[in-house]
Amino acid sequence: MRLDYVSIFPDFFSPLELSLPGKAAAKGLVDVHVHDLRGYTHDRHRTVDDTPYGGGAGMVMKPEPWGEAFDDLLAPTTTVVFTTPSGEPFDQRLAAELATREHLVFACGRYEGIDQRVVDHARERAEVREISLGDYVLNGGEVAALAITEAVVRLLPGFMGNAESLAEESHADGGLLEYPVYTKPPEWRGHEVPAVLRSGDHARVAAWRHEQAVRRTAERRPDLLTPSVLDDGTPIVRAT
Ligand code: 6GU
Repeated sequence: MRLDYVSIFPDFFSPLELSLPGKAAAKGLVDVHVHDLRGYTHDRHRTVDDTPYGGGAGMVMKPEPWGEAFDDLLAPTTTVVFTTPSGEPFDQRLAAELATREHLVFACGRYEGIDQRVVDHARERAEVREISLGDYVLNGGEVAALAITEAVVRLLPGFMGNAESLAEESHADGGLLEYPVYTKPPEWRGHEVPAVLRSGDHARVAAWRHEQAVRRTAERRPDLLTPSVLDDGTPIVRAT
């Protein structure tokens, strides 16, 4: 998989170039390239933003530098990821979908956003996904692009040694959070490992873990336990 990042803060991504989520680059699973958006400007001040049409606070990223970056980077087999708080929510299903792509270009916006025509233009030349990490606002999309990268790259065939830990972890399937885990010593600072885990009874261990996963999910993420569609397929829309 080839990964390109376009940002006015390319230094955010230098750890990736050195050692992508540890080992993927070393294994040759990914090929990482970072691009400074200002490298696609031509004025003395390397301007990437301007005031918004229609007025309002803040600045908007100009289309021209993005267009030149896309001229260099986009092919019909590319998926462009715009990181934005107004995008579709990122989750494990979307990570798995992106893991099937051969080329991801992360377009990281700053300020109040990117001129909408940049997104519309990219859609004419490649697949485009506008993605949000969740319902909170980051100053820019760089950290979001790193988080998405880490979630995607660890799903690439050959990245993980142990396929079981992929299947068992939170959100992977069944939609339950992961059960609590323990290792040695059996007693530590007055806290004991639950006896069932040391019983050697695999059926009891499995039952205990499932019950813990359900309890945790009910406490922390009741939304994951509630059906989100009616039996006839009608979406349940909750007021917030
Ligand atoms: Cl992807 N970008 C920004 N700027 N803020 C966010 C986000 C993305 N996801 C959540 N908040």
